[in-house]
Amino acid sequence: MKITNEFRLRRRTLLKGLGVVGLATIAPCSFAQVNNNQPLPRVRLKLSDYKTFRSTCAMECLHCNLTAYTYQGKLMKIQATEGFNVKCCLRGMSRTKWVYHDQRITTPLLRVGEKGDANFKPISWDEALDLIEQNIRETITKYGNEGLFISTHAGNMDSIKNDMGKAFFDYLGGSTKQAGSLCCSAVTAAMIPMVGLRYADTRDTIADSRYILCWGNNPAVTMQAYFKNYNQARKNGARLVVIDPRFNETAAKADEWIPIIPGTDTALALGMIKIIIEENYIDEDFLRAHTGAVYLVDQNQQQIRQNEDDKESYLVFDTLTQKLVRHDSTGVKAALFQHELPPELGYTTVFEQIYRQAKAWDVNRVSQETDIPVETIVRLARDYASITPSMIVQNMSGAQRTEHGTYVAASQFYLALLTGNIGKRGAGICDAGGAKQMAKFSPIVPPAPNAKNITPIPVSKVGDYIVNDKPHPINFWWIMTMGVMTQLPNTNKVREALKKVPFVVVADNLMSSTALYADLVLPVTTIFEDTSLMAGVRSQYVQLMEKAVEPVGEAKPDYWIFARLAERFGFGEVFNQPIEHYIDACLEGSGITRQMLEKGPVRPVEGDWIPFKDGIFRTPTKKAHFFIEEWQKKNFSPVVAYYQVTESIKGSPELAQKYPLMAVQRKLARSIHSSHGMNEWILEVQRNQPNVLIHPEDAKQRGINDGEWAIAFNDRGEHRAIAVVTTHIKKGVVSLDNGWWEQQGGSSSHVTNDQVEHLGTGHCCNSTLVDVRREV
Ligand SMILES: Nc1nc2c(c(=O)[nH]1)N[C@H]1C(S)=C(S)[C@@H](COP(=O)(O)OP(=O)(O)OC[C@H]3O[C@@H](n4cnc5c(=O)[nH]c(N)nc54)[C@H](O)[C@@H]3O)O[C@H]1N2
Ligand SMILES: Nc1nc2c(c(=O)[nH]1)N[C@H]1C(S)=C(S)[C@@H](COP(=O)(O)OP(=O)(O)OC[C@H]3O[C@@H](n4cnc5c(=O)[nH]c(N)nc54)[C@H](O)[C@@H]3O)O[C@H]1N2
Ligand SMILES: [Mo]
Repeated sequence: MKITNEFRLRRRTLLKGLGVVGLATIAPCSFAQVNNNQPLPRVRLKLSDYKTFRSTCAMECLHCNLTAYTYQGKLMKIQATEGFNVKCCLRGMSRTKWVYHDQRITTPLLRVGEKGDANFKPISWDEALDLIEQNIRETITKYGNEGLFISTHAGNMDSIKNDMGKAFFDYLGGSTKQAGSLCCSAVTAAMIPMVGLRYADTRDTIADSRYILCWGNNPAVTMQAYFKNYNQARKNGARLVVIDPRFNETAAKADEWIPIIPGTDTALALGMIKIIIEENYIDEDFLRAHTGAVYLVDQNQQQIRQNEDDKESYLVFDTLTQKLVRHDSTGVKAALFQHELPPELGYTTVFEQIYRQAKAWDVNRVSQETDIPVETIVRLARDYASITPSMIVQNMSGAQRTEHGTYVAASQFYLALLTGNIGKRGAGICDAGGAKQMAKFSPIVPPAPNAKNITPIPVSKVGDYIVNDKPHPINFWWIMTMGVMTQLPNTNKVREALKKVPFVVVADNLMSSTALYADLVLPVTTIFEDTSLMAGVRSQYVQLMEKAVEPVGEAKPDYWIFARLAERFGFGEVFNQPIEHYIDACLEGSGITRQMLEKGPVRPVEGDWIPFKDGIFRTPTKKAHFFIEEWQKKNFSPVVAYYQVTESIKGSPELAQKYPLMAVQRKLARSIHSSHGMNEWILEVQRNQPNVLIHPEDAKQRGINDGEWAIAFNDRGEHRAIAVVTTHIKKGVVSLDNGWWEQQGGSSSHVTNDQVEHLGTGHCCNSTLVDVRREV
């Protein structure tokens, strides 16, 4: 059998260039080079010569199970695990190159030059830990715990590392944290109050759907491992429709592409709701029995309770007895429509509130706002409501990384609930989800007894807040599992913040764009170099991550670092137990044991996963809610309403004169955000340069030709990319690539909007205005 991919995927000299040359110029060997100059043994091996271990791709992807093949203590190749429900992709199989990357950090590194110059000197772990301890103590003395800031994100979503980091800072007495997420806070802010839980993934019954609406997302690339379910649905006769300003890879496999102006999705949803209500496609029985559409609202826009002390005692009007009763009374038929209510009550229903918002969205107005033809909107509404079971794919979409993203996500739930398209095979709203919803897991360490409640920083505003000492000065910044220089919006502000904070620690495996700006870089292990557990929300399986090889150089797992630090701060025993202790702690209550996982991944439940199939939602009332008081408290509409995005052509006409193109982001098959972005196998067979997709008319106006370098720019910064002149992007919109490293020319975040998404404290990277010029 052939040994490794090395033999098949030889580097082509042509492609050798960009990544490696770029790095060499920015980082002139000032950090330790990995010992992988020694080639892997090139002998013909039999399968039985290898040892095998199992792990999982732990960054924010689908956590495919991987089998690692080792020989003489070296990782030789990675393959999709036989019998696992999904197959890993090129990224998973290329992880060998991540472990033995020439930009692998092998020792702690202390900055000696200017920040960003990548001039570091190797130091020992003891020296590194001394420095960290000293800086933490100084910060607490001078600035209080507020001066400590920890950033974590999605670089490793195992059940241990991020939780351990946050807990460590809590045990110190607390620290400033990030509020919201760059990813999908808007979905969370819609789902928690509406249906009582986040993550309600419908992937198991996609193939049973008859009508699938991929709304602002691109599962052919971003949920690649189970895109087979969509293909199966189409084979079974389903219609697949994609709503996206870009003709994305899913659109290429779909029956219909509906281009839309970014940020206008809620107007479209409201227009569809109007048609669905007026043409009587609603599922009245479902609404009366399972939702808060029947709750009463008074003239002051307040929901009515039977008892003000009991927040869950909503009042409804029973049409059978003509009496006001509690929402949970049995044997009633709650009024849904205004005409079912006696006028003298002076109340209306939540359903009527929804209709009032929708009524304003006459199809012609929707068409003007979204630039979707009238006939398409009408057909879309009728098809979604009548070709059932129908499913909306939400999947932490690009459409919700917009200024009013919570309403985008919520409007999709409105459509499903109004038509009763939820809780059934082939229906629902496809969100991320997985094992964590299927069983109960426990915290890995007890909650800190003394953590101070400290005002957090909205994640999109990290750069701006730190630069302006908001809400308080930050003196010490710990960054792990996060690429702040590529993934946070407004990169130039983030760079300024990194330069301003006196002591920045970056724990990473590779000399990432962020690590370049650290004062202290800590080498951490990759997934094959330590033991861990994945009980997460991207795969339905709980998976043991086995240590397959010794760490490269002096790399350590993040939790090892926190254990050593905890010992210095007097709470060592909480953090310095063997890793098995924390794995067992997490599994407690799940019914799954480490011994079971040693035999292979375990799915906590049997059969297809169908969220809300019992008709019971996870809100305190067990009903799905449409009227959300949390939104009202923030001075936004309590029922879904359409708000114009501020950074848009209509929202900021003056700015739009200067920057007349709307920029949207796209995720690429070549990487998960910045992770894998420098993997040479992937650079070779996928893409090695960023693209900007631009419509032929927009390109012509600017003298931009296909294949030439162009620059997308606005007041925040510039992003350089090769122009792809194509009708696969809506006129007036450009699409930028997510995840390119500084060393590769820089991320599209240089131009993205750092506005905070209003209701979920989310990320508005897709509400961005730019112009594009030809590079001269
Ligand atoms: N290969 C790969 N897979 C990934 C990731 C990755 O980086 N690479 N990341 C993972 C993560 S963390 C996430 S959150 C998911 C995200 O998964 P997706 O949401 O599918 O990914 P995106 O590429 O961000 O956005 C999808 C589409 O949204 C469109 N879009 C942007 N703005 C709007 C808008 O206002 N309205 C509409 N209708 N469409 C809009 C974009 O044109 C784009 O085609 O993918 C996950 N899977
Ligand atoms: N411009 C733009 N920005 C975006 C998006 C976009 O589409 N466009 N998408 C947004 C979305 S949806 C998301 S989810 C975020 C993702 O943003 P991030 O979570 O920041 O994603 P990555 O770029 O993958 O960065 C993860 C880092 O963690 C490191 N890492 C991996 N394993 C470990 C480990 O075990 N320990 C430590 N300490 N580090 C580790 C990786 O090497 C990498 O440097 O980006 C958001 N930002
Ligand atoms: Mo994400």
